[in-house]
Amino acid sequence: MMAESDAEPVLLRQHRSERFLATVAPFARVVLVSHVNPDPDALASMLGLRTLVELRQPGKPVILTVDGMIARAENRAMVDLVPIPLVPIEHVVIGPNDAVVMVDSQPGTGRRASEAATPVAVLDHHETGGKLDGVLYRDIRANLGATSTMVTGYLLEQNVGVSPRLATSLTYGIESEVSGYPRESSPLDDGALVWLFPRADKDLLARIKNPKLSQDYFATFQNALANAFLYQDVVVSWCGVVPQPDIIAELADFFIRFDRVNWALSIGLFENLLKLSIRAANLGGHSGEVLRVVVDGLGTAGGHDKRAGGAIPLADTRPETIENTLRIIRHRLLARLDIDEQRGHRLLEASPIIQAP
Ligand SMILES: [Mn+2]
Repeated sequence: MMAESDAEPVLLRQHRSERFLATVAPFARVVLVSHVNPDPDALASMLGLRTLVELRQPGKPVILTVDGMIARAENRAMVDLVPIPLVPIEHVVIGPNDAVVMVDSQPGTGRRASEAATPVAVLDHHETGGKLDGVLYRDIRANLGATSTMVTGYLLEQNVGVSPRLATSLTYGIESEVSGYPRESSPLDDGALVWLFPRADKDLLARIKNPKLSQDYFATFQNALANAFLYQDVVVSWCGVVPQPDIIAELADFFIRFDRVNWALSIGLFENLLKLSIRAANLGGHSGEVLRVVVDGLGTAGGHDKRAGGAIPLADTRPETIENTLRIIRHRLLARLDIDEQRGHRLLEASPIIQAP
């Protein structure tokens, strides 16, 4: 038992989950928000927090919101099959009785369409920080692979049983974040996976991971391969107009596996946004900071050590506007990585149709 004279403040002795619940307790409703085009980690985190609040503060409505779209086929499968009820953020009127809780993102990082309401609580694991003034409860742990790991910890602390569907969501939320090599994860992520996996619906998990893909998915890969340029150990690929914004990240994941590169940058146009995704092959790349330098004054960026994303809003989408912006991006990236821009060449030659023998 702790002595009365113990100098540690009472608040620090409490579980994080207790402080989180105390933060939202005075409010009539909880509105969960995340970054634009939420990923499995964001979706699972919202689902887990809803379960936690519903159990510990019964009768309190909890709304899960979507900013932007559910873009990637795996994410759509997750939302449809779990299922995850989402309300478009623009349909939610946020008032003084609402506790806005932000997961997997931080305020003022340009990762949201609108930031009208300051969240009372923020749970995030991104390396690039945001504006946290006025945020009452902060759980920011950049050493963790996933926000879902934090939420799993809260559920464990509160002794909340998880349904197979919630366990599946949290498993995929963590797995989808820590699947690259070298892994950006911690023992806490692995511990959460060990606890969640026996509780997950493995068939549901397999269905989420293997969705059918539409023709434009393959067409975008063809564009990206045909418009990929190699500058020493950097591959820069221009994907053109993309059917959904998350495919840029998939392409960056694809190109970073090339055995001659240490950096991959993919760029595509979605609506009036140039979307960028960068990958570093090795730890210590500080991708988020590199991409922030690249888009400085043009747009926003942020992320992790090996992976980051960004967006540049364009005034118009005329070819010369796009070409100018691409030139600036390429120039800044190569300057930042100390690479001679003149030494670039096409990754692949144009491929003719191969005649049958
Ligand atoms: Mn995340």
